[in-house]
Amino acid sequence: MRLPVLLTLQAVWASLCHAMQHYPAAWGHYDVCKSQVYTEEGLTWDYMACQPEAADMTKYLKVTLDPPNITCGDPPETYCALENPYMCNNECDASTEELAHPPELMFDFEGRNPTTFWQSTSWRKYPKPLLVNITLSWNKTIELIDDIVITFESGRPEQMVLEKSLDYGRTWQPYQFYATDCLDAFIMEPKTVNDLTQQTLLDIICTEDYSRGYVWKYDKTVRFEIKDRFALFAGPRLHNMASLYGQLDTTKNLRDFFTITDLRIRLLRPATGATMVDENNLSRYFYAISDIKVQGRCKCNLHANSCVFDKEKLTCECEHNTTGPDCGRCKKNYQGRAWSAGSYLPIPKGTANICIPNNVGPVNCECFGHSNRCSYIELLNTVICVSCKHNTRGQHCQLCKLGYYRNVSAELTDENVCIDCNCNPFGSDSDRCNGTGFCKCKKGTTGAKCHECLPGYLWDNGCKSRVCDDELLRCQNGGVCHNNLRCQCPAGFTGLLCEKPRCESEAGGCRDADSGQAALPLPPAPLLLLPPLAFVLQWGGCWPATL
Ligand SMILES: *[C@@H]1O[C@H](CO)[C@@H](O)[C@H](O)[C@H]1NC(C)=O
Ligand SMILES: *[C@@H]1O[C@H](CO)[C@@H](O)[C@H](O)[C@H]1NC(C)=O
Ligand SMILES: *[C@@H]1O[C@H](CO)[C@@H](O)[C@H](O)[C@H]1NC(C)=O
Ligand SMILES: *[C@@H]1O[C@H](CO)[C@@H](O)[C@H](O)[C@H]1NC(C)=O
Ligand SMILES: *[C@@H]1O[C@H](CO)[C@@H](O)[C@H](O)[C@H]1NC(C)=O
Ligand SMILES: *[C@@H]1O[C@H](CO)[C@@H](O)[C@H](O)[C@H]1NC(C)=O
Ligand SMILES: *[C@@H]1O[C@H](CO)[C@@H](O)[C@H](O)[C@H]1NC(C)=O
Ligand SMILES: [Ca+2]
Repeated sequence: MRLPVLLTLQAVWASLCHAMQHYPAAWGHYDVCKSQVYTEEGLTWDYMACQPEAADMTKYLKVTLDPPNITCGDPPETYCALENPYMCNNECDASTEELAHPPELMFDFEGRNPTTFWQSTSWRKYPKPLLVNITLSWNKTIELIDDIVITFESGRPEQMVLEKSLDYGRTWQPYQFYATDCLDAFIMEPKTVNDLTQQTLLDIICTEDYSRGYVWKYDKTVRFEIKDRFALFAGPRLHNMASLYGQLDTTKNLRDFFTITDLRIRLLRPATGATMVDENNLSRYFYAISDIKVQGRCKCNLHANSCVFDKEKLTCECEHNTTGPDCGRCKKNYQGRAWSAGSYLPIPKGTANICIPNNVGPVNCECFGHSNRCSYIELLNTVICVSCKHNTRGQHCQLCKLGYYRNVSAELTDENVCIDCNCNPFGSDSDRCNGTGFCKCKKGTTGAKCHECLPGYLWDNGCKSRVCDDELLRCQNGGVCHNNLRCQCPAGFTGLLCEKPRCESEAGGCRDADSGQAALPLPPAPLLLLPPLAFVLQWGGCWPATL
């Protein structure tokens, strides 16, 4: 019987948190994604990103080789010694444990002597390429947190591609190309991780750093550099992880870049150590891998702090009333609002985005029947009504929308509890009214809805004071008072009371002005200066005399 392996370890906080900021030494009670700490202010909760501990992910993978029979030893064969390519009496025999090199030996405990390794058949079919795909599958999304390191016991391949999948092996994208000659092998400029910047972090590069030479003992590793990429945001010794986490929270592409469900190592050409392949002794050429390191953690969308391996499967132990292998959904009955991932930055800078109950019908919502949708506001720890109907508003739809007032004799649950203010658009200052439906009137206007005029004012799309009359405000120069609002001026005069002669100086200027032509020497002024001019032209004034 296999016991579930719990990936939660308290010890991790120390190392994890150390990277982010200084924490008090004394630890108190521990809870989900938070722990009680003693500070100067006493006992307080200290929040941390809700994610499982990082672990050696090679313990939880399934390895597949393509072609399936590419492992050496069936039938048994001899190959040249790893240390000395001229000693060709080593044996690979799948049926003898000591002489077998099965794929599992890429993931066993390393550090003993001699090393244990997987080995391919040798390049017997040269010049047909010796192609091998090694696929590592987790059947679970995981987030990488450290370099992928592949240790070759043969020479490092002269050409290989590291690929990744985010959809359980349905589609694949290259992660990095490796070659002794990038241009020749992949038509790519050779680059190194040091050439990358924050802007080009997601670029896929070809590197020659891990392919050069046919060195047996040293430089046996091929890397995919995760930490150097982290450092572009978190600084040289990853001292500013908060900056990286901030980026991860806001940039999906960046998150996805470090997320995988599968990895594939495509071996395209073995080490030859020379430009020429010795066709007479092809048992010198093969692939041998002693170790593959993949450090990461289950991706639980920041909704779990542990991940269990049970029945050959990794599963997040979801909190926050989320569910699914990656905590990617809200639990049934907890869909009060759309699911969303938590944040790498802990509370209070980030937010847990917990799922809230959805049995928040009219009763729980407390919206007086004007809405059956609520939203939980984490920051305020309160539920508010969404989309209040019937012209209501407010946390519980208990207020009237602006432009409406409360019918005090109606129940708060009445559909007609809010009455349109109905303010006259010309007579009132705004469309709002006070609690008894009185609008705020413009000068000269009166009535609850501002639709009537005070004495001395006349209604003309609102109440206008008298402009002219036949007593004190006479129209001049023969003008005729029209409805007390407007003097009808004879040709040649203008102004409110026809007091201004049209065109005191040049009659020609007037004609031009009338025709709307700017025949006058206009200053090359910016457009902003033109409205006064337009005003003058419109009102038949004389440019420039009226200015
Ligand atoms: C692997 O199997 C295929 C077909 O089953 C065969 O053609 C090929 O020769 C085999 N390769 C090795 C190395 O045994
Ligand atoms: C491979 O080279 C070694 C050493 O030079 C030699 O002993 C061996 O016979 C060669 N094998 C073949 C198949 O030519
Ligand atoms: C390896 O994977 C590639 C695609 O990623 C595929 O084209 C190829 O057929 C696979 N098998 C071998 C042996 O290369
Ligand atoms: C992957 O996991 C799912 C459950 O999440 C399971 O149904 C499926 O059989 C698994 N696939 C493999 C290949 O293990
Ligand atoms: C999830 O729902 C249960 C049951 O209502 C509740 O007790 C628990 O506090 C919720 N968890 C969170 C993190 O809100
Ligand atoms: C206010 O509500 C009462 C009771 O529903 C109703 O009789 C009355 O007509 C309403 N008043 C207005 C102005 O709508
Ligand atoms: C609304 O305004 C009217 C007129 O100014 C006033 O008589 C009335 O008392 C006001 N009502 C409220 C609730 O303020
Ligand atoms: Ca090994």
